[in-house]
Amino acid sequence: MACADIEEFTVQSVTTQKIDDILVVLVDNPPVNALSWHVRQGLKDGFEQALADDSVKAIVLRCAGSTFIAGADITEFGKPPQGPDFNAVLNMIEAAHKPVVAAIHGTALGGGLETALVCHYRIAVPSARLGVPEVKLGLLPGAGGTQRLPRVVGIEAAATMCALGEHLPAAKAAAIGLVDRLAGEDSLAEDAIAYARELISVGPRPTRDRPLTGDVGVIEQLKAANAKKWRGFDAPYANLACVEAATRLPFDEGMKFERTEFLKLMGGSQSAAQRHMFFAERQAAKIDGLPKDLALRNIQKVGVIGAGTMGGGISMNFLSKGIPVTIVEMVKENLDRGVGVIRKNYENSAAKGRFTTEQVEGMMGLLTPSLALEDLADCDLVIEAVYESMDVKKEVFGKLDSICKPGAILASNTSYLDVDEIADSTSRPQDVVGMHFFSPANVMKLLEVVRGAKTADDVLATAMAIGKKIGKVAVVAGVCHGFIGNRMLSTRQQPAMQLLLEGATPAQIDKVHTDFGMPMGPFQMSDLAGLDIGWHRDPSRIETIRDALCAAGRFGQKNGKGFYDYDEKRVGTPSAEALAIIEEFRSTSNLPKRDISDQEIVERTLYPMVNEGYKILQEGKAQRPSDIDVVWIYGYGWPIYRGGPMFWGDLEGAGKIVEALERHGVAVAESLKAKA
Ligand code: 3H9
Repeated sequence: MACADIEEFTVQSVTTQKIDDILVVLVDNPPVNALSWHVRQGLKDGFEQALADDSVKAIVLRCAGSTFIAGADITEFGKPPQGPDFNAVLNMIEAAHKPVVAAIHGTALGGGLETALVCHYRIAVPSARLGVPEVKLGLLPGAGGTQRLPRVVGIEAAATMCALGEHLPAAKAAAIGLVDRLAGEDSLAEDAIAYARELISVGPRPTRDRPLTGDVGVIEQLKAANAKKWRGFDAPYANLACVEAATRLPFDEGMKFERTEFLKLMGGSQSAAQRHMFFAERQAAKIDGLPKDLALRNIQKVGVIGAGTMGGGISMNFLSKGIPVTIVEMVKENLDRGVGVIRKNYENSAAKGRFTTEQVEGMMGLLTPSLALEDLADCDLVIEAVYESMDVKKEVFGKLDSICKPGAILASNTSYLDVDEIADSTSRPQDVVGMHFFSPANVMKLLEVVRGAKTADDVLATAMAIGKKIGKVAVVAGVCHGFIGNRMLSTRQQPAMQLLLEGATPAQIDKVHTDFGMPMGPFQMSDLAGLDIGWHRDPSRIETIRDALCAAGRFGQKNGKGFYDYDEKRVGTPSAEALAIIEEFRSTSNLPKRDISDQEIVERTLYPMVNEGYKILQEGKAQRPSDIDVVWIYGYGWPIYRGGPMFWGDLEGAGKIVEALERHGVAVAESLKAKA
């Protein structure tokens, strides 16, 4: 980069303004004031100017736009370093011989909070949020965050903040000493200058010199409390190791320890995967070929058809965001039960402190139970969540066509069926779209928005936008059997079943998947869903292992026995009876029983998913590989530290995957072959 370019950037991204004896250093690097190399350069220049000018008695660091510095520039990671070293800039600010005040609005995150931590004092507006979310990117605050934070907020709060990565509201930050003063919501600039002026007589307060307080025992407590959540992750443990180091090493030694741990994480595949997902999630919201400013349809009132588990969960998403819902069932008893479950779910959350009783009543007050589809006439969006049968869906959509107002969006929650066929049962296929929620629908973050051949652009964009509004990560999928997620799932389930016939056990196959980081394996998932789903209900007709298990009354978790036996807490253990049933069925298949390696299980159950992902892309049923990763991470619990099946497939290597798939007789996607 030529010198002139550097100057141009620094002029744009960091400016200074002298107000009497205070120098304000202003960062302006939209959208989030990330610490790109030119911002670091601008900070260096700005502080050098402030330190050299004797008429400047104190310094305020503030940001333009909607936020304080939201962190290092993640797009620079993995690229050759450019501009001044971040730690050197921070050390210079901390060593300033005049007081430095960070004036915080929006978010001060990661490297942004680390910058605020080298400032001697912090003032924030009440709406600001502060945190070190690096752990969510598979990293740790590697610019002194793990060493300075404990010196400001104590070991307990610092360990918790680093390991969990949560953002603290300003008031909470003030309560633990992270924020020294709260500013007026609209007067940060003036309040910060006034505060800096007060501090001239107090002088600087370098964080590195502050004494460390608190109990290091919190570190083991955090590990114990989060053992399940952190299974497989490196970063939470590295964060805690650094905070622990801060408690026993002098500051500079602690910094070295932090650096080593940071570089280990930065060079590893987990952080690469988690950073990939940060951008993948944001990318998923973008619809190729549609203008960003496309006018959306106005969604004020939502209708949901079906008050079962799915319909109830879907309704809760909207109620929780203050959007009124009319929920329709055919039978009063089912309607009452469904509404009762919604209330119970909210009351359970209230008991855990997530809502107040008034909020629960407020949300329930937005719910209108009904037994008549006609009551959906004034809804702007109707989501059908009835029995998964094309005939039933067509009948429902036919009725909706005659009931709903013009312009209403008619959505199906189908998980497999042809949305185009459903749309053609109406006179307005342009208003029909798939909105496939994942169970439990009020919890799971994924929403597949299925674009039919005739779905209007504004209908698709509105469905994506409403998904975001209710807190989902929405992904566009094309019409095909099972869309993105379930289509890939079937390529895992089918060979898993075949492996049983060849001699593997459900526990062995599931363990390969849970060791990989999945929340459950193929058979645990089948037991959860219910083995009798789609069963022909004729115990004398035994064509598959599932038929054999169902014929023996083993329906899965719901009746305490499936591939596994379950106790009253639904904890599963390998079942001798199920194994005997599988063995009996297996013996009729004439396949020789053999030892199956864990590697073969990976090759036959995980590689086909990658392959199917390539086929989905080839057919244009997903917009981009990272969308597929989003589907698997937010819909099925694929471990985020492996970055989704497509990212993981790249790490494994296309050549290795193609070779294994061909060896196992699987038809390989042309685009995957081309990559090998
Ligand atoms: C770090 O600091 C390491 C240090 O310890 C240093 C060690 C040496 N960089 O989310 P949004 C983009 S690690 C680059 O939609 P919101 C984002 O991709 C960092 N780009 O907005 C998007 O681009 P596009 C620690 C970034 O209002 C646009 O900005 N910090 C960064 O919903 C808008 O983002 C974090 O982990 C970045 N750091 O939420 C904070 N951040 O429009 C990460 C955002 O092209 N950021 N972009 O899609 C966030 O959590 C949210 O972006 C934030 C705003 C809450 C700030």
